[in-house]
Amino acid sequence: MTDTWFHETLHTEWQAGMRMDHLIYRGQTEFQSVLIFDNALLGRVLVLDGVVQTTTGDEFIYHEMLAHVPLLALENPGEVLIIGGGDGGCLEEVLKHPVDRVTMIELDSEVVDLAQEYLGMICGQAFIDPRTELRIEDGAKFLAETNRRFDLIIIDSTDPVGPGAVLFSPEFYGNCSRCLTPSGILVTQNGVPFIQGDELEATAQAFKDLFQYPRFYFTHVPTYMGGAMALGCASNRTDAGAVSLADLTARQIGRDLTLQYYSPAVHQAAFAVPPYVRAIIGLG
Ligand code: AG3
Repeated sequence: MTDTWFHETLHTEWQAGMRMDHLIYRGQTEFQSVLIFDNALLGRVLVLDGVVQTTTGDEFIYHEMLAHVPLLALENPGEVLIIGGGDGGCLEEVLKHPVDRVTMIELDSEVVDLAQEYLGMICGQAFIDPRTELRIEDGAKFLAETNRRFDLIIIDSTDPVGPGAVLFSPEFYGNCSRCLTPSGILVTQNGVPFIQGDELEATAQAFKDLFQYPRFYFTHVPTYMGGAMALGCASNRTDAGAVSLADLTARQIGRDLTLQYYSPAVHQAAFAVPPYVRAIIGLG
């Protein structure tokens, strides 16, 4: 019997391969191709347009860091906006906090349907939580037009190729800034800087122009090949990297959060920037 392998096509010089032990779904939506398969080591894998988005094995690392770092940096987050994140993993983490409402704007309804059908171990009951407001539309357009304000905006996007590319433009970040409450935080995923340094550099430039605290933090997601992944964390009043261990710990206990990757110490350490990345970001 010959093994069937999936090869990620994100980078031209270096590819990740995963054995496809069991094909769950393969298809094409209006916006992108979707592949879902099982791998004995990684669990269930979601691939969009040839790029690994999440796996049941390591999704907790990415989704916990995306959600809990900004949420625990805020004293009382009420209104949260997620752009993208159709698999529901980020949504599920956000809903662990006592937030009033989570608005999620996803372009591709089919990804949400497929997540509910095949990725229940990632999204749980998140899509039917009464605090969830799911809207199927273009996130960039929504932010350009809305008058609503959010304590936290999370951009859980694909890489800046294909339908997600607009979610990395300075205009888009400007609209995010406009739609934040005064102490609100914008969180973004900015790729793996060892390979995708240009991406991080462009976002850092936009953040510096728009925000008082243009911060970045880092985490290691095994299936996002190539080293640490950069997450942006921009705000005008909240320096998410400077919240005390005592405050983070008290909030985590107060909100009754038992987590697998996040801890207050991991939170603080995640804001340490290696010099080669500091050079990319261009922050002193
Ligand atoms: N969104 C981020 C995928 C980034 C993959 N990029 C990479 N390997 N450089 C994932 C969506 C999960 N909710």
